[in-house]
Amino acid sequence: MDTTIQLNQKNLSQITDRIPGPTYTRKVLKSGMVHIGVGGFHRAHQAFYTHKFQEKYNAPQWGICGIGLREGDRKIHDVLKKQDGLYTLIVKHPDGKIAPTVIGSISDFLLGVDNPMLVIERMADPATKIVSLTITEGGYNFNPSTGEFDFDNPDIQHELKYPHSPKTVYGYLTAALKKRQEAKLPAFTIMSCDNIQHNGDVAREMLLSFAKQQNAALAEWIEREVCFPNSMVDRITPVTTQSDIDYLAKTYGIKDEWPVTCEPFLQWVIEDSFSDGRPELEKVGVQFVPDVKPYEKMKLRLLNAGHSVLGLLGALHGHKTINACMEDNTFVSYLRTFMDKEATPVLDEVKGIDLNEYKDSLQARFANPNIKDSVSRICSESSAKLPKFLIATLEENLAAGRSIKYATLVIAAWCHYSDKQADKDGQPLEIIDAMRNELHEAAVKTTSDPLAFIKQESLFGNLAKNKRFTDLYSVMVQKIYKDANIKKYMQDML
Ligand code: CS2
Repeated sequence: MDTTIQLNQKNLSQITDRIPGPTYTRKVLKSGMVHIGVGGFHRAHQAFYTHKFQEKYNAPQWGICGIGLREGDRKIHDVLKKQDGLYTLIVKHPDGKIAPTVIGSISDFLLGVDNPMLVIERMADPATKIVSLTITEGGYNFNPSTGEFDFDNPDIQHELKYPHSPKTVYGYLTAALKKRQEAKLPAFTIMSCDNIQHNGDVAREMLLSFAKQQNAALAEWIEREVCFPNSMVDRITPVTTQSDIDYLAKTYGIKDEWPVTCEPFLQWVIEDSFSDGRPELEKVGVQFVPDVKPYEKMKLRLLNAGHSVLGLLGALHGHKTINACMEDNTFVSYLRTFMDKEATPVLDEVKGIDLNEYKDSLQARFANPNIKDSVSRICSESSAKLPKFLIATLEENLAAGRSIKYATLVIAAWCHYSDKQADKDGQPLEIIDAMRNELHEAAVKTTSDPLAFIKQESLFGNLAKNKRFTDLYSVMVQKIYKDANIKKYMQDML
C-alpha cells in the first residue's frame, strides 16, 4: 500500500511538518509574473527567489502563472495542476547535506496548446506586470551565425498568417501586447532568463522583427513601451531522476511527481529596467545593476563554455557526469587551461569580481559530487549553445591572434560525437539536439572531407575559410578519427 502523502495544497500542513514549505497565503496570490517555459531551471531560480520573497514580505500581487506553449509541456502542466503548483526543490550540498523545501510561488499554470486565448488573456490582464522567459537558446528563433530572425520557420509563417492561433512565443507576445495596447494598458516587461549574451536585447530584436512583419503600428508601440532587461542567471540544475522522486518518498513519505534538484549556489544579476513595476527581489539577494553585460559574458564564456568543454570531451571519453570529469586530473587541468588561456582574454573587467576566484568557484561547483549533472544534459542542444558559449570565443581569439587550440579540440570532438554517436569505446551516446540529423550528415563526410563539419555556416560562420583554424582543426579531427582516445590528445596539450 502506498502510504506516501501526495504533495498538494490540501496536504500542505502535514507535509510542512516534515520539510519546510510556504508559510504565506497562497490562495490570494495573483500572477504579477507570467512565466513561459517552466523547466527545472525556472523552478530552481526565479520561482525560488519569488518564494523567498513571499516568505519574507508576503506580496500577493507577485505570484507566478506558469505557461507551457507546446504539447511537450503537458507533463509539467498536469503535474503542477495535480499538485496545486507546489513542488519540492532539493538542494544538494557538496558535503552530502540534502535540503528539500516545498516551493509555493507558482500559483497557476496554463497550457497554450489547449487554449491559446486563455494564455493571451492572462498575459493581457492588468495584474500581469512581467512576462518572463526560459525558452532555451534555440527558442529565440535566430540564425546562430547571422543573428537574424528566422522567418522560414513554419510555425512563424503560420502565426504571421493567423495571429489568433499563435504557436511560438512571438505569436503569443504580440497577441497579448496588442490587447494591452488596444485597452490602453501599460505594456508588461519581457524578462528573458536564458543563457544568451544580451538576452534582453536579443528578445527585443527578435520580437520587433516579427512584430514589424505582423503589424507595424504594434511594433512601434512595443519599441516605445516594452522594457527588456538583460540578465545573468545562474544555478546548476540537473535533470530530475527517479531516484530524486524515490528519495522524497522514502525519506519523508512525500509523493512529488516532479521535484527539482540543484546546487546551493545561485545568482541573478539583472538590469533595473521594467515597464510596469517589479517585485523588490533585491531584498532576497537579486542584484539590480545598470549594465549586466560584463557579468553575462563572464558567465557564458566561463561557466557555460566550461561545461561544454567538459561535456563534449567527457562524453567522448566515457564520463557520465560533470563531477566524474572533475575527478579526472586531465579534465581539471584542461578546463583550467582553456579558461585561463582562451576564455579569460576575451572578458572585460567585471567590477568587484576577481576572475581567478570566480574560476576556482566554478571548479568547486562542477566538482560537487552530489549534483551528478549528466554529461548528456550539458551536450544537449549543443548546436544552439556552442555558437554563443565557445565559437564566439574562438572567433575573438582568432581575430586577435591568440590561442585557439583548446576550443578547437572541443569542436573536433563534437564532430566525432555527432558522427559516431558513441564514446571512444563504442558505447552509444544519447544525442539530444534539434539539429541532430544535420550535424550527423555533415560529420559523416569527415573521412572524405576533414572540414565537412565546420562548413555548416549557420553554426561556424566563415571559420572554414580561416586557414589558421582549418590547419589546426583538420589535424585534430583526423587524429580523433584515427583513435578516439581523447584523453591522450588532451594530455599532449597540457
Ligand atoms: C549548462 C547550463 O546547459 C548548459 O550547457 O551550462 O544549463 C548551466 O548549468 C546553467 O546555465 C547554470 O546556471
